[in-house]
Amino acid sequence: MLDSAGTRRFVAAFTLTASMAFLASPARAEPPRGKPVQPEPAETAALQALTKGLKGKIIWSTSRDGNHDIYISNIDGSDAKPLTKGPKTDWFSHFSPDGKRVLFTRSKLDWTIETDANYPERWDTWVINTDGSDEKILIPNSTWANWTRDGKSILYSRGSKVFKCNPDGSGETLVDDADTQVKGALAQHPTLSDDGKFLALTLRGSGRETGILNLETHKYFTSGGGCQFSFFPNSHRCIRVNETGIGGTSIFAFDLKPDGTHGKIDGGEIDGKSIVFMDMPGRRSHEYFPRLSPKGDYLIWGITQKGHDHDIADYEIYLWKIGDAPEKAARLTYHSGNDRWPDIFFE
Ligand SMILES: [Ca+2]
Ligand SMILES: [Ca+2]
Repeated sequence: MLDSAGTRRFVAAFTLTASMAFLASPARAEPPRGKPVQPEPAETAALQALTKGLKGKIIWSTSRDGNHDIYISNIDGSDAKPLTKGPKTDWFSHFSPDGKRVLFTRSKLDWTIETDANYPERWDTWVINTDGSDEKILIPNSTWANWTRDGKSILYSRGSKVFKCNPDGSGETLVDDADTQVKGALAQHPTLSDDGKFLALTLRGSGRETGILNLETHKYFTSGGGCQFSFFPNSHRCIRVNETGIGGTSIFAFDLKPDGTHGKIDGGEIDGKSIVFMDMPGRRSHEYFPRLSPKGDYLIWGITQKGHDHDIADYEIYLWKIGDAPEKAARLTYHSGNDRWPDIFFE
């Protein structure tokens, strides 16, 4: 039993701890450190078959050092090491088109959950060279930042608004306010097509849907549910996650009409033709974080066997040569910590 002074100390300590915990994380467990796991022989064979001769790097966000840092490795997952370090939450990393720099999102406080991406004041966009040098803040109070494919601009969100700026952070201009499309909506994961005509959006807040804004006509076309909407290099084909399929999710791919709209999606089909692009057979099939390679010939993404939380569940990173049988996709990470939001660069 505590005496009254002890009780006061306990209450004071508890109150301080609780208030710090509230600041750092609204009632969520911290991400798991996890531990390395051994590949199955079949996984090693698939990995070697797929990645033999491929030269380049992958990056992703992992919790394996007790917090989320950006890791970099060879394409086959070898020589994995931290590119960023520290107590903040680093995630959503992307290579510049020349492969020399990495853009990423960093929390202002320590461990911060991914759903807090709806609060831009809790994050900044940073940049670092792939050799680990010259790490610096680039865009304060921003989330979901990524390069446009030509590397001449960076696209990012602040709540409902989508902005564009120069690669050095200067010249900020408003691209869209998602509140115009759906009142009270927040703009997540904005992506610009290579021709600059279409903006793909995942809406959250009061709107929970994906859609494409035609920036020439200013017409908005909803694509239904799902999330993480982006384009193939040709601007007229896109992918997004859908909340259907084995393990509760799959990745759709479908063509766009010249005005940025598409046919009606009906049970994983458009006009009777399947648009299911990736839905891994077997127990590990909860797909998220799809990212196309710069030429649109490979898909890199994350999958869990169980669990959904983007920043806690045991996602592993996979790579697939588009057009191969899904079974030929290879697992690149072997670690029970959280591994999310990968990107790939080919030399
Ligand atoms: Ca699936
Ligand atoms: Ca993992």
